[in-house]
Amino acid sequence: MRGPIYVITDPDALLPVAEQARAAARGGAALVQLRDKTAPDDDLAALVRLLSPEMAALGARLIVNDRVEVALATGAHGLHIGQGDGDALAIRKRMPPGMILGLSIETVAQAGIIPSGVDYIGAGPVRATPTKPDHAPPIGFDGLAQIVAATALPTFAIGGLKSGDARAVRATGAVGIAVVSAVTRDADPKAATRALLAEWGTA
Ligand code: TZP
Ligand code: MG
Repeated sequence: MRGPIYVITDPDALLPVAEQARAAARGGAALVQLRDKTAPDDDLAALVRLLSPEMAALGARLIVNDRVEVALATGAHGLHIGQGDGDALAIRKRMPPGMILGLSIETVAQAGIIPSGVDYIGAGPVRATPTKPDHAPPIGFDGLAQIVAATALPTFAIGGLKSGDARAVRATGAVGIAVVSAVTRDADPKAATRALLAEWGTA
């Protein structure tokens, strides 16, 4: 899985979601996730159809959060699911070859029983974050390192991460860093993405 920067959009942030996605991809994000808990499926599907070719042209992949049917119907580059979003193996069987499947992992125990067919994991939250009010207990960088050690899958760290964290994340063996607010709440999301990428390169 290509890292290191994975940007997740936020419908409540400053710019429209499409602009967040474009800024992230132009700033060098390898993965851009559309995450919207309330948008109707049709609206999300329209956004995926609009953005997928744009993301591909910019060298990024567009991942849909949660909505299995939207991701499958639109031919999105990938789908990201959480622990409560269904049977990963059954979902994988419905996906075309080459489509990316990501899974959220919140504990070391979960890391030990990842279904086959998952391409990468998002591990966290590393820190508590207001972006996901119902998040699991924070795992810290030690917990992140334990999860990385428990799975051979590429691991993106998530949760409360921002500039200044690249070194600590890299030290765990994670392949990258996934952020919402550090990019989408920045006045210049493209520059914020670029800065995270540059920091990773020198960490
Ligand atoms: N999953 C675990 S923490 C989180 C998600 C989607 C939110 C991360 O947001 P932020 O703003 O980067 O802390
Ligand atoms: Mg989910």
